[in-house]
Order: sequence, then structure tokens, then C-alpha cells
Amino acid sequence: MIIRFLPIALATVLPAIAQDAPGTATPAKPVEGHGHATGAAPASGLKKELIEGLTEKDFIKLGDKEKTVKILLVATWSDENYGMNFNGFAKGGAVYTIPKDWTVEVTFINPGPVPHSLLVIEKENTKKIQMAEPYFEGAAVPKHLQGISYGKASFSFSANEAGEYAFACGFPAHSINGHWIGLDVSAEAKVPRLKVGDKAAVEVAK
Ligand SMILES: [Cu+2]
Repeated sequence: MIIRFLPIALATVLPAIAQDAPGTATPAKPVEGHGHATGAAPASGLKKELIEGLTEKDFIKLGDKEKTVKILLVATWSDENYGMNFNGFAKGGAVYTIPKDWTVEVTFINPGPVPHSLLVIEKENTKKIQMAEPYFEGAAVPKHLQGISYGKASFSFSANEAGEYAFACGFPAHSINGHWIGLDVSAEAKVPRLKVGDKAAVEVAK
């Protein structure tokens, strides 16, 4: 008995069942979740001389007097959150902790063309469309609702009440879109500290 072996190239008869997978096309829209693009373009149009020489070490320092801390907050430090950040962080991604009853000397810089500002509000108020007034006396740059472009301003305040606050931008709709970082005033803390992202908090000492 002879078996005739007839090889068949099966591959040639397999139907083309694979359909075009949806979603392979280039997305037409950017990722949602922000909802308020201001057109901030940190990479361009910055007045570099306003931030020349500044490093992360300048973000928190002990002041010259006892129980005084110097804080530097730069809007549009990076592209994070469309430039609506302080020192590169938004949405509470960085948190300053200040011992209660210390004096906080704040320098605010906005090197870019999109107006930003800075004031201290209660943390829960970051979610409100209507910007609250500064929680501590004097804890705001001038004209905090109008904001400042290409500029610098400073203020100081006494952190005389423990609680959870925020350094927030007072320009309309910025805070609710994430332009704020945390400020805890603590009755337990002995020295100021700064926590950024998932890193451990760093204390400032002489
Ligand atoms: Cu802002």
C-alpha cells in the first residue's frame, strides 16, 4: 500500500481574520484631566535672568533671625502642569512643614509671560473657584488675583496657627487646576522641612 503524501501549504489558505485594532491611530487629543490649558510654555519665553543661578537649595533656607525661614517659590519652574507649578510641583506634590510661630519670609518669582501669583490659603480652599483671602495676615503678593508676569515679589507672615494650608496661585482658576503646593504649620515640628514628591522630607539646619 502506497501512501501518497500531499503537502499542503496551509498558511496560504488561512483567512485574514485579524481586523485592524482600534486605537492604533494617533490620538487627536491630549490627555484629559487638567481641563484648563493656559498656553503656558515654560520652555520658551522665560526671562532667564530672573531665575539665573537659583537651585533647589534656595527653595528653603533658615533665615537670619531666630525662628525664621526663607522660602523661594518659582512659578513655571518646569513644564509640569502646563507651567502651573511652584518649584516644579503642582497639586500638593511638594509640602513645606513650618514649626508653629515661626516667621516665613517668602520670595515669589514668575519668569514667564503667563500671570501667576502666590498666597497662603487653607488647603481645602484650593478646590474652590472663588479664590479665598490670604489666611495669615500679609501672606500674599500684591494684586494676587491679577498675578504677575516676568516679575518678583516678596512677603512675610507669622505662621501662628497650626493646620494644613497651601501656597496657591491666586490667578483665576489656577489653584483649582493644581497650581498649589502644601504648607503644614506644625506644633510638633522643631525645624522647617520640605518634602518633594515621594522623597523623604529634608530638614533645614544651620
Ligand atoms: Cu498660576
